[in-house]
Amino acid sequence: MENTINTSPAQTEKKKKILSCIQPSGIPTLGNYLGALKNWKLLSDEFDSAFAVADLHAITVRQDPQKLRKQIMEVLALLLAIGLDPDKSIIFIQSHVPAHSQLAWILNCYTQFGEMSRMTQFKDKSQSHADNVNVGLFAYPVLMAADILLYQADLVPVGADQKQHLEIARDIANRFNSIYGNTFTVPDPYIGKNGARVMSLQDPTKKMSKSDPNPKGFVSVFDAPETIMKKIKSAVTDSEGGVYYGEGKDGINNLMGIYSCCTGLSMDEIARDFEGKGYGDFKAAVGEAVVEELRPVRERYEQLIKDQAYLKQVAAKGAENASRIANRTLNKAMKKCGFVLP
Ligand code: AQP
Repeated sequence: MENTINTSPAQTEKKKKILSCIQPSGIPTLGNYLGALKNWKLLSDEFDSAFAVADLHAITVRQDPQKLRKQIMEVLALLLAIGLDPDKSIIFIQSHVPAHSQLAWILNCYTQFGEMSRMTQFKDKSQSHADNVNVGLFAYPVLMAADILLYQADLVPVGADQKQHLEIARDIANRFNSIYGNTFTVPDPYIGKNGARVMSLQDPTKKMSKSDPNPKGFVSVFDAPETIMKKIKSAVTDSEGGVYYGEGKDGINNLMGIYSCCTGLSMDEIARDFEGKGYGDFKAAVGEAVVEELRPVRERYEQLIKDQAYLKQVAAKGAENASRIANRTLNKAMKKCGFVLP
């Protein structure tokens, strides 16, 4: 089937607005999928939605330019592969809308050094990238605030790991509004019930991340079924042996969470189904559930990534529609600050 695109604007006026972004900093993981992407498709049916490939965020850690270019298009294709419809949602590449960088600069001047210093992701990333603790890494949440506030988003679907950044976006919006009068919608987080935090398969006390240097720690959404089975089978668990949710069982808790997201079963139902069975049986079931969960996404992705002309068309239409909304908010904020608009 040939990919086609409708060229009329995607948004209607009345529904609540949501915006969410994903960084093209690697191949997205099962964590990104269960914690965020899977919800996005459902939310796009209900809300006026915008989804961005957050390429400006990705350069807060050093990227290989050739790889980054490829990953940006891969993540764009993934957004379509999960079922997002460019005729219904605005799907765009962040750097194609300059208003993001412009508003981020303005918001930097309304954000305190102290509040940014408390961000746990900055603390974590400055440890794991100790040779490149750049100002962009520090100011990342301000750019994220600009992303959200430009679209006057009511809700932001995020994994639990991003909750702190969303709180900063709310604080910045409230601060700006209290100085200049109502300018930005103050956004609420939308955190899905399941899959809010998928942990590394090799260190289940750390979240699963696409930039983890150890590929055994994450399942990528494009991994082949055999690779998925192998990674889940080698997931770190404990020596105790029972499949139930409990303290000190981070590895099993994580696998149960993943299995629950893929099958819809509750923790109690999973524990009952695997009573008397060993971790080997459980891991095989989790692996199969993950393979089936990701299969349609991977198959659709494989078709889409071949159609670069279509992907570019989607990005161009997305940038045009996103810019229209973003520029309106940017101009409003600039006027309030006292800038002379061109
Ligand atoms: N492990 C996770 N569990 C649940 N949700 C997750 N998300 C990320 N990791 C998990 C959610 O995925 C969305 C997109 O994330 P992102 O790519 O914008 O940024 P991130 O949180 O920094 O993701 P990664 O995979 O950890 O990337 P790197 O390794 O580059 O830092 C977000 O909604 C996020 O909450």
